[in-house]
Amino acid sequence: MSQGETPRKANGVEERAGIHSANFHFPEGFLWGASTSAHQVEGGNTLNDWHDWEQAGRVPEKSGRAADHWNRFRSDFDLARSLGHNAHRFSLEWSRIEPADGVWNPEAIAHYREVLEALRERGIEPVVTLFHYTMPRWMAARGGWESPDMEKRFARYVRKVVSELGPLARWWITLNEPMVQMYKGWLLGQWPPGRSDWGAAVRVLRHMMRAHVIAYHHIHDLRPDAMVSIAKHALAFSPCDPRRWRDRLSVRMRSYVFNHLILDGLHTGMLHVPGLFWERLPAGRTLDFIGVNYYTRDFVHNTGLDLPGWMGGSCGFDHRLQVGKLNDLGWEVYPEGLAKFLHEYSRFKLPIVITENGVPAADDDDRWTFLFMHLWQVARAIADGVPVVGYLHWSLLDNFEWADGYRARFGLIEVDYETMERRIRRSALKYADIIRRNEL
Ligand code: IFM
Repeated sequence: MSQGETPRKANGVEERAGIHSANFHFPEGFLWGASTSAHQVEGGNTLNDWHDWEQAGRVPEKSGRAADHWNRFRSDFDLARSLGHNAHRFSLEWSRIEPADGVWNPEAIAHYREVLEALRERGIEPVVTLFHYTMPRWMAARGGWESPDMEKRFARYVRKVVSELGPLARWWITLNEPMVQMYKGWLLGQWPPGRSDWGAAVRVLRHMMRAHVIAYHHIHDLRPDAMVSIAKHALAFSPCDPRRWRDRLSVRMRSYVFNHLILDGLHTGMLHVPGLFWERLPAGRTLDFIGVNYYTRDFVHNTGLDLPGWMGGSCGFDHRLQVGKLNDLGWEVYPEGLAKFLHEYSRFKLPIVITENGVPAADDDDRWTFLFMHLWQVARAIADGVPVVGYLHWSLLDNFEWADGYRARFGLIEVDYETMERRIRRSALKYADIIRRNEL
């Protein structure tokens, strides 16, 4: 913190605005930890649509054993604990819990109970994701998110899981990054079900939002003090050519649709896709906190005067305006974007948890720089009064990065995929030091 600044109160903690050096104190009880998802780390997930997609050769690598976390979760949580983590986000694999329509697998439920107990025994607060991209094969065959049945089926699964596991978890994420899933699965066709159909995409989004709302009420019914949200992927946008008004307008439209439409809808109980439709969702406000996944920025240009054209296209990361270094997957490192979203989402007047933020980096120094720069932005936002209550780094372990396979190394902990040995990275130790001091 620089000298001569005036201390002030934010979140009940004395802090200073404009951070320039050390000693920013995070609020007491701040949730510190990391995130994973079932299909990316567990291994042996063979009952979902992603498995089938991999077997059909639609992506270069198969998830296979992943990080074998299904068998090693206890020792992985020991490592997390040794790094000072007091929170951990993971997802339940629906296809293991309900391998066929209406058929429950008690062993899978017992497994996830053990996972939750293992976290609790180590003093780690669980944040449970109910749906992280993967669809049970039987539901995918019925149309998955395109099917009007999906709401009912998802609600039944949620009710079952929360009645079994609810006492062990207070923090729940219904859906991970619905907009990303819709975009990659139903517009770009890069992920299952590999479609490219605007009408279907809009239906999918509608079903996802309705499914969240219904799930929200089931969770609260079974666990009234639950904290429920979605994990919203926030992607910063800038115009390819800032002098071109059409590019600027496309940035505004894309940003509204990608970053705000879902949260606004769930906050107000209204689903509004400008020019397409307007609908009252089943019931009121259904967010108890805002879950934010943040990674990067994209440059956008207008590509036509129809709806897809106004939504714009990406002009890539070689643009002259790009300010940050590119990571191993070619995404720009742009920490300012995180602060921007934290400020924008503070309009909901709800606690904010950063449910993912991380970098694919074979060079661990790049991970540390990324982590520090993003935590700096979090600290600045808190100092400005934004109610951020947690930061969960993506990811605890190296894992299966969907269509990018295993080359993207996101882990605080390195995984040797031959031997399944774990090695704590130096960035994880430095992060542990911040956690221990609760200060930057
Ligand atoms: O690995 C993914 C995760 O499944 C969802 N959020 C983004 C991460 C990095 O791409």
